[in-house]
Amino acid sequence: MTDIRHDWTREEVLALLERPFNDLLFEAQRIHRQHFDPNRVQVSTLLSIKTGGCPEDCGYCSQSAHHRTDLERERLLEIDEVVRAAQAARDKGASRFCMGAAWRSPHDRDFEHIETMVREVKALGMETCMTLGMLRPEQAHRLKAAGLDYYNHNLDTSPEYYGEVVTTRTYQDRLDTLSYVRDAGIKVCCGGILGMGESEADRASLLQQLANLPAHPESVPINLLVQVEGTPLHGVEPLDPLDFVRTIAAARIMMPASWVRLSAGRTDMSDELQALCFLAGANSIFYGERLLTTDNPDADHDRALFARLGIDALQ
Ligand code: SAM
Ligand code: DTB
Ligand code: SF4
Repeated sequence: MTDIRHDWTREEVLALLERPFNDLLFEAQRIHRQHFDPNRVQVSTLLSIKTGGCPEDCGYCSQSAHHRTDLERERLLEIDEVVRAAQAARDKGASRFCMGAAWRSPHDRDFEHIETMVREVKALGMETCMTLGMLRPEQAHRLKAAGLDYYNHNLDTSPEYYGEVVTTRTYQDRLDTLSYVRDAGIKVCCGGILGMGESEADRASLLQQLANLPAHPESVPINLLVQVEGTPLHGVEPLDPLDFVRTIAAARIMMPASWVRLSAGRTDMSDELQALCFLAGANSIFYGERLLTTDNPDADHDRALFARLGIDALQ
C-alpha cells in the first residue's frame, strides 16, 4: 500500500505533473487499484436549493450578484421540492444527493429548514451532502447532528492565485470552515477548479494544499471551469485537456484513498477524454442533466458511457 502523506513539497508535485504522460497515468492507475475497484464509480446528483444573488464575487460563478449573468434569482426551496428531486435522483441510480446554496454563509433563521432537508433526504436511504458557504463551528455540529454525511467546500485554486479569482473572502476563511467541518465529524468534500487561467505551479500548489490538510478530504472534486457569459472568467484561455488529466492523476497519487470526482465541465469533454480521467484515477461523477445552474451530460449518455467502459455505478 502507498503511504498516506501530508508533507508534499511544491517541487515534488510539479515533478509529478511534469512526468511523461504514460508514466504518470500508469503510476496513478497502479495506486488506484491498491485502494479501489477500478471499474466502479460513485454517482451523486446535485440540486441548487437556493439559486443566485450571492454576495460573494467569485470570478467563475454564475450566481454572484457582482456579475451580470442571465440567471434568475430564486428563493430557498421548500422541503417537498427537495425531497421530490432526491427521490427522482435515487430512482435514476444516484446514491448521494448534494444540495448547494448561493450563500456566503447560512443564516441561523434558515437552519431548521436546512436540518429538515438533511433528515428527509437521509430518510430516503441516500447519502447527503451540502455546500452552503462558510460555517461557524456550532453550525457544523448542528448539520452533523441532523445526519449530514458530507460537506463540500472547495479551495478552488492555489493560495497565490486566489486573490485573482475571489476578493470577498480569504483562503484562510476556507481553511477555517474546513477544519470546523472535519472537527464536527462530517466527511469533507474539497477540491478546485482548473482552467481559470492559473499556471501549472498554481495547480501544483492547490494539490499540495489539499494533500497537506490534517486529513485528506474524503472526496476531491476536480472541476473544469464552465465558462459562463457575464462572469469575469468568461473567455479565459482554455486548459490543455491533457493537463486536466495530469492533475487528476496527481490527485490520485497524492490522495490515494480519496474519491476523486470528475466534476463540472464534462459537457465540454469527449467520452474519450472522460475515459482517460477514469484511467487517471477519477472514480466519482455528478449524474443528472443539471449541475447547480449549468448543464451536465444526459443521464442516458452517462449510462451508455459506463456500459462502453464496463464501469458499474456504486450503489
Ligand atoms: N456558495 C457556496 C460556496 O461557494 O462554497 C456553495 C456553492 S458554490 C457554487 C460550490 C462550488 O461550485 C464552488 O466552490 C466552485 O468550486 C464550483 N463552481 C461554481 N461555479 C463554477 C463554474 N462555473 N465552473 C466550475 N465550477 C464551479
Ligand atoms: C463541486 O466541486 N462542483 C459542484 C459541487 N461541488 C457543488 C458545483 C459545480 C457548479 C458548476 C457551475 C454551476 O452549475 O453553477
Ligand atoms: Fe456565491 Fe458560492 Fe458562487 Fe462564490 S461560488 S459566488 S460563494 S455561490
